[in-house]
Amino acid sequence: SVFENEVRQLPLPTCNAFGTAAAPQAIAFAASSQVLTTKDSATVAQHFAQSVKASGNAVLRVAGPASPRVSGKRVAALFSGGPAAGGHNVLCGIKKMLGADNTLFGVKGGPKGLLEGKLFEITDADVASILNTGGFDFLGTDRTKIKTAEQFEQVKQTCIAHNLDAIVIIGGDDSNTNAAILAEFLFSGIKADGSGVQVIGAPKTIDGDLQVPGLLPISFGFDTATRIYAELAGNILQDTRSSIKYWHFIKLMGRSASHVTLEVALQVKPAVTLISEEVAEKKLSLSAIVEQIASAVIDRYRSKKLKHGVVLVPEGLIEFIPEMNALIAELNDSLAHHAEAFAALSVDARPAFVAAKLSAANSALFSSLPGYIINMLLADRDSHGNLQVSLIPTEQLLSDMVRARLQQVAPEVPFATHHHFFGYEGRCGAPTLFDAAYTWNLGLTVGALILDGRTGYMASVSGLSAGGEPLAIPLSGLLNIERRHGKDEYVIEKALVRTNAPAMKFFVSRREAWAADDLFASPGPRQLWGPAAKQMPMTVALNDGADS
Ligand code: FBP
Repeated sequence: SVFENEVRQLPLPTCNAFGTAAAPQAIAFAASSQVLTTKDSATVAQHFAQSVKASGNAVLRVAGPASPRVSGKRVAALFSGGPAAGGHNVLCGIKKMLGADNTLFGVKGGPKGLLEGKLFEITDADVASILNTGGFDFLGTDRTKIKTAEQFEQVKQTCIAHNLDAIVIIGGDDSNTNAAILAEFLFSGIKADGSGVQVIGAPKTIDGDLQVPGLLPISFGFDTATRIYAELAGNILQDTRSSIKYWHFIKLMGRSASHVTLEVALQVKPAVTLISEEVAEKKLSLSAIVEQIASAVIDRYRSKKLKHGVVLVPEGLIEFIPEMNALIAELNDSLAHHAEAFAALSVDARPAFVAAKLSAANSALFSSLPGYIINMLLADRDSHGNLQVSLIPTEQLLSDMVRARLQQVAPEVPFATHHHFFGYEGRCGAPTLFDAAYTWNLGLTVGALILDGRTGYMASVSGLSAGGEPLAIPLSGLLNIERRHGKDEYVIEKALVRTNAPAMKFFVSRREAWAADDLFASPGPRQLWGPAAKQMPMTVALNDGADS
């Protein structure tokens, strides 16, 4: 189409370190004095001994142009987890950096494809056809977690069969944790000469929860997704003011952290926005949240006769409400311990079975929830052990509870509602200029790290407002120990919204005014040309200066 042709010709700014966009040059990296630690670094150092010994958990920064040119490397790249706009450009950047004297393979179908050895060579023609396009469809993706000894052996066999020198995992926090584990496993003794296979990660997820202050401003896909959601929410806000009769409850994707919701709120300025991290910090109960929304509904009606508004609800809210969090934690342990007995029961018998296993307080809360929430709390966890929060209709739960509360305290206030979940519609749109350029540079950085012989790092580009600086974050320096599936596992902790960060403070200073009147913005569709195209995510713009 005309759009696709135009999009392929988007100018992609390239970090100065790489030289020109047409002929980016390889760069050499050097360990900086910045060493990363977590509360579990001592244990990590024992279990990731080779990686930690090699990297010292120091951040790598650009040392200068690489010389001599490295050739003959065979590199396989895969997508892992949910799609995010810009993934194809990561591949394009890697291919460009590797050039014709190295080989890039695509792995079909995510980590599972790696186990099954589903590799094919990515050509220049492929790159020309996927540049600046959304989606992960070129390779496909999945959520297989590589964890058993048999799976590690399968990866090893794929490396040997295809004579690989490096694997690139383009994924979120869980996938980059897997990259850290693989990097250690493949560190040495894989090939006939005793050498290993490099593993490099690239930070993907629309959730925006893969961030490292000062080092990784945001994961790719966040900007595109939030602009799509902001366009849709803006359209709804415009409708509320036109039809003046509905309250819309909009749940926004983002499994755990509320970055997506905060960004959309800053872009559209709705009447009510819930931020999960604030709910947890203030230890708000479900009924306190309902009270907060009900008050806004009542105040808008009583002071300005407004019968409409928009409430933004982060997807992960339910896990941040302290009493729900305690319930979910006990449920996770209980479901893990009684998995067989639970699976043998009919769906109807499961709630009573589970309620009987819970503590008195959790059992009472569990039994008080509507059936549509209980069913989702009991649904299968994903392969990383996460509750599938995108399936839980929190927006419906809140509006049902607000209605009940209004009937008690302000029955005269009109309250007609609609519910939405904006999630999947934001993950695969054509990347914004920000995501297109960011991922292109991430791809160049990944390629340069591989040519520089590095392993166990996640590529990043920081200093975005100053043209971008490629760097590498040691994955072992990000690892923590967390309880999952009822046992301790290594994880890269999700970066949550910091309630004292500049973006959050900006939001807090304005939200009361947004609640009191219609002060919304409707930003419209994302722009690929013109001044609006150059706007980076507002949360990144507000926070990044403070972080770097
Ligand atoms: P990733 O962290 O893998 O990028 O996934 C993000 C996400 O879009 C979450 O926001 C959402 O909870 C989840 O994927 C939905 O997963 P699925 O595609 O398996 O339904």
